[in-house]
Amino acid sequence: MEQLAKSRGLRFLTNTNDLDHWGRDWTHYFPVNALGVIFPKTVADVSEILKHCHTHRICVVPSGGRTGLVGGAYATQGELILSLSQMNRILDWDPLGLTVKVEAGVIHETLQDYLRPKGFHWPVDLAAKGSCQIGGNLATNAGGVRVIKYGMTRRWVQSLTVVMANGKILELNGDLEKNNTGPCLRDLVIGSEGTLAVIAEARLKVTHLPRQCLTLFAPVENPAAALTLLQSLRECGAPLLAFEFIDKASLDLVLKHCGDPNPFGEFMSDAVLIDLETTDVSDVYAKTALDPRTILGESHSQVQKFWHYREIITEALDSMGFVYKHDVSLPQREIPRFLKTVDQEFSRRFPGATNFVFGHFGDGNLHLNFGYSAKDPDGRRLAHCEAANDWLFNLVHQYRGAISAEHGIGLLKRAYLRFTKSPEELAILHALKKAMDPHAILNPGKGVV
Ligand code: 2HG
Ligand code: ZN
Repeated sequence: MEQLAKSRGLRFLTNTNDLDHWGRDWTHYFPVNALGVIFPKTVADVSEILKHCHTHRICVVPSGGRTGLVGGAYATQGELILSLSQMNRILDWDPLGLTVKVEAGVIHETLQDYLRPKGFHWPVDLAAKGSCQIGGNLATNAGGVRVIKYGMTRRWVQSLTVVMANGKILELNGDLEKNNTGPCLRDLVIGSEGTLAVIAEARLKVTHLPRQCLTLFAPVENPAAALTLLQSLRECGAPLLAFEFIDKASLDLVLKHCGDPNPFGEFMSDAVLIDLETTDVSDVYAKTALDPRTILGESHSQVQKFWHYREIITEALDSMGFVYKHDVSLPQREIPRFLKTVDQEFSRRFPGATNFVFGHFGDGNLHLNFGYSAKDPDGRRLAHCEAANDWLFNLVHQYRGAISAEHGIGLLKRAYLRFTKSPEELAILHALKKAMDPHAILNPGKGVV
């Protein structure tokens, strides 16, 4: 590998500190074991590297901004880390077709900064936008806070340039909006967590920035009240851009983390953060049961502050002793009953822990974080949380939910796929993996395949 890197003028790192840095994502739970990190600069470099790895059976972890929360970007079995971070150019802007072509390593926020002055955005909005990369967003089919309005990432991709495990370069979809020539390989690669092919470039669809936006920060009594509010917003035709739930424990945690007073005064409760594409909320106030303590964001800085509270929850949780993360999806009407059932058993199963519940109620996605104030030096808490997964995922299954809504499977959820995918579905996916990566060199042990 060193020779290949040298011959193509590529950076190649093997020092332990570098491997420890590049070999992990935000999941924290796994030990790193990597062969090296290589930084291709072109699609042809990616192709040559994979050709070499395919021939010599070297396993590869395709790597983006490493902000994932399920260990999808971890190197744990001596793999080569293929960092796309130096492929970070915006290649083409098409104002007629409303698309932008990028290399996989472009940082999410850099793309938005490029599009904003033109009046457009790629309407995927993630808390990790400052560091996550487009290739990783696509490989995980990321979700985020605007799925309620725009849908998942997959919807906003026109075409991909991917490199297969054997080094072959494929152009998937050829920049067409309409292409009905059979099943779409592009859509299969999106969300496959680097297990089927490496995404090297993408042409993304963009849309106009919302013409206006008002933000409401509203206390709610409980999750059921949050959903009643959501229904009444939908019934009165409110143009929702985001509807985020933050429970009392999470709100309390972020306020302490930021050193800020409670915006609702003495009253600490669950809350929802709502973005509406409008300049007039009189109808919303007249037709929904908004709590009188609801705050209408008046200045840019106030709105930013409210969104900061929402977006910094992960970081605030990270500064606790130990936290175990869940990212589940449920039919929205089942959320209150599901959470009640979890609550009934939580303190018995997890003495000393708090269940921090927040997330994208607007699309049925909840983040449950089981947090302990003490650290987990011997891995006992991790083992305990893992042992409780069957209980939680059985409930998810019972309520016809999914064990991963937007974070993917990675290393963390792989043992629990059966709770969401049938054996028949898994068998088809395994056959596809075999066809696309016969020596199983791409991101081994991750994802569904
Ligand atoms: C979010 O919605 C992310 O902020 C992270 O998906 C969720 O930390 C989490 O559990
Ligand atoms: Zn989320």
